[in-house]
Amino acid sequence: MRATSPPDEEMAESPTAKRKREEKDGENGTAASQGESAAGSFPLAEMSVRKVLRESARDKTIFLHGQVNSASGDGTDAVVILEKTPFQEDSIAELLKKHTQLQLQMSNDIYSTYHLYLPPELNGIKTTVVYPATEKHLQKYLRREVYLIQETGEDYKNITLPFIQSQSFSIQWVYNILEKKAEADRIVYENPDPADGFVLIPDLKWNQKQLDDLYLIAICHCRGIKSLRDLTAEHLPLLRNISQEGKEAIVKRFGIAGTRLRVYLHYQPSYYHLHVHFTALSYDAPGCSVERAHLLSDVISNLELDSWYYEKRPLAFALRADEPLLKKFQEAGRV
Ligand code: DD3
Repeated sequence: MRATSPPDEEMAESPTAKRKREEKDGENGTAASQGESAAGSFPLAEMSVRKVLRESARDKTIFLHGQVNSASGDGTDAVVILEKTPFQEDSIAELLKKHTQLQLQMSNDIYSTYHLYLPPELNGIKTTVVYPATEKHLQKYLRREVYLIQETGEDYKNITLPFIQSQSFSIQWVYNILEKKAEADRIVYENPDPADGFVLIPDLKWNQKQLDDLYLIAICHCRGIKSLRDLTAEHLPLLRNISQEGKEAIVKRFGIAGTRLRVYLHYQPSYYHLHVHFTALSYDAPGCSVERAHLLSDVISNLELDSWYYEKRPLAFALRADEPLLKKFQEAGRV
């Protein structure tokens, strides 16, 4: 019995069953899940690597700045993220049976190491493409020193809010999800209420092939709630819906109980449309550190105690050395 088995096989489809079904169904990725962009046909072979933005031996990831030469000759920037994926417990038997070669590297007493070669279908690499990428995307993935900021309520009004408003962050992809123009076939759950409803969908960081790194996001239907700072007691029904219905939907689809989930908001978020992260508690998800993650249950409790809690409270967060917001805090003499 797999530890990750859903409690009710009739209601829940395991990631393996899903993968097998998708293999049978043929191409994964319908027009709906690709939206209107041409990302489905990214010319990886024609891309030249300009720079390695970041890499991690521990995470088995590499972030590349690439350039694709257009017909006119000027290169278009791309960010390509390559990541070796976690093992799928239930494909291990297949992996052992179907390996093409077991090449001995060293042997000593009862100890030996090998390089195991696998057929392509068992050897995939998760690939995330941002194309065309802007300078902001390139900067986002460059490894830089980070600094902790203590943002008071006043700082938010005087520094952070004007900065957010001056930026033209495109969140078209968020609206595409809410309007079913992209990823519609990936929606796990929806509460369609315009004020208190949301869409629950696997985050792009999760390939859904194993539950170990489960990662979903709840995106609220209501537009204009930028972040934690905007939340008041008025939003409690929305937040309670996200907490309760989100957990229910995840146990139903993936068999992971609410007590095995970390449900939280980011401050600062990477996009200013309210969303909540659902990650497996056993997974050390990127962005779940104390200087960024605020548990949804704490957020709800704090708003129950004081409707203006997040307007007033100093909030700490880290900023990369190159981020324009850090410069704004420096100019204001706040760091
Ligand atoms: C993003 C934060 C944003 C680069 C990258 C990711 N989940 C998304 C588009 C579609 C998505 C997400 C921005 C962008 Cl790699 C720049 O994330 C997304 N779809 N987090 C889902 N399901």
